[in-house]
Amino acid sequence: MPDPNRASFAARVAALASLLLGAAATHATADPFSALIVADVPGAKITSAAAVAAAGDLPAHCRVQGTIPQTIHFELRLPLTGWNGKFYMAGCGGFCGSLEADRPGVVNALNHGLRRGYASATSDSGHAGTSVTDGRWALDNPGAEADWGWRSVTETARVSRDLVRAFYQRPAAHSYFAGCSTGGRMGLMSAQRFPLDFDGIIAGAPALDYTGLVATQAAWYVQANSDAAGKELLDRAKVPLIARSVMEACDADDGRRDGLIDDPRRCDWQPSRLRCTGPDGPDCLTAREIGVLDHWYMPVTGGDGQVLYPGGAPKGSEPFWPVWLSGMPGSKQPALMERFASDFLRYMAFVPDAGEAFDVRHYDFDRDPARLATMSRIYDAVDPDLSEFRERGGKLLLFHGWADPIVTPQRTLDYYDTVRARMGGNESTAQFARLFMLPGVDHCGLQPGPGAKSLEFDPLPALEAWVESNEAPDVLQIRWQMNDGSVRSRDVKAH
Ligand SMILES: [Ca+2]
Ligand SMILES: [Ca+2]
Repeated sequence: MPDPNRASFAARVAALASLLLGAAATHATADPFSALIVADVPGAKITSAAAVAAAGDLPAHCRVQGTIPQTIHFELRLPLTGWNGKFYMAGCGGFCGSLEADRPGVVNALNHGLRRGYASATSDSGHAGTSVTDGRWALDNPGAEADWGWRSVTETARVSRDLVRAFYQRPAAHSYFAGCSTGGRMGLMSAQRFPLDFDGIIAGAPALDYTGLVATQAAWYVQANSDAAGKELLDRAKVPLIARSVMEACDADDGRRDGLIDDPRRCDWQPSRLRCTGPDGPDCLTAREIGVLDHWYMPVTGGDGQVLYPGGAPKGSEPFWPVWLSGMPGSKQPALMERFASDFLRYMAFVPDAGEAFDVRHYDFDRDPARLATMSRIYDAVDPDLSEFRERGGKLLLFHGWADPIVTPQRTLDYYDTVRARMGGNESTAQFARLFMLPGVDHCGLQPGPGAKSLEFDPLPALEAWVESNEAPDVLQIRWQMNDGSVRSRDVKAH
């Protein structure tokens, strides 16, 4: 039996679409959209719909906003001209918490799809926060934690696809998801648990082992840099000195002295090289500062020597530390790493919640990792079994910056190894899932790096060719616009 609600929803949206698509989009009035506002999308409520005129490189589109129970706010933009017949969904970063539909650039950006003619959606992941490091929403709120952890992407995709089908009178020919950081984790969650949702997934710098990263590694970073009174040990102003020393020592390891370290695991620079021979000064490191760096560059280990989180900060990531890891010189604000860890440990990591009295400096590496098990099942996208995603013809494009100091890259390499082992070996895995390790690239490429004013990296065209023409990507290009007007580029082969 056809669902009468669905039929009437589809009929109303279709009537609206014919009005809109038949008329000049820029002349559409608000009235036709009221049909969409009252339409009952199964399992969602449309709260607004409006025509938006073409502007810049964005086509005229119908902007639909709605909510999915309990409080997932989503936005879907339906091109009124030049729809490419496909659907695109963008992820979000950190703890998300706002509907960032006009985010610029290509990272977690809805308009990156719209610009290419996609019907494009994103969501706030199910809660409102004052910033991407605000975790207070998660206090005693397991429903919102499930939405952020795994539910918001599949629900937003489902509702969006219903709207797309009704609006254009045909389903999207292909569906894509693209996200970085938490958005990368969302992409892997989709491939692992909801493998039918997307034909192609971009998972950048995926925070896939979220509990290991934001509880255990982050607490390790913070505690290594704190004295008994909680005061920072590393002089923030010395980070550029460390960055220069590492680059001088290891830049040429890959055969090119170009400011990029191709594989930081081969860099043997040790913090003790900068040890002060006399009193402390701006050009050397004290014994305590060397101790901080020794901990930051190593894997997190428990009292029995067991590795609790792999990798550590990659050599070459130092230019990006002030924002993420060490804090900005001259500021008393903690770095983002500590702000993420504080709210995660207070409101998101444990059942029951630890609450606001919990200090990241009290995280116990022997006892607390085991207490993450419950929320690990909600947040962590670590399952290497991608059989269903492969069988439905899905393609997964992973990338990670080799100079990412916050979502450190080793965990992604380890995950990809487990996928290769589970999915029949390297060659078999490369048929549907490829990883690109990007030299010199910060977390999601958000900071372009020393001497550069911008960085361009867009794997979407390569993923489209893979999904739609079965042309697997062997090489992806990164381009930097340098401050001196020159262009630096790197072709990166699949790992
Ligand atoms: Ca909670
Ligand atoms: Ca180099």
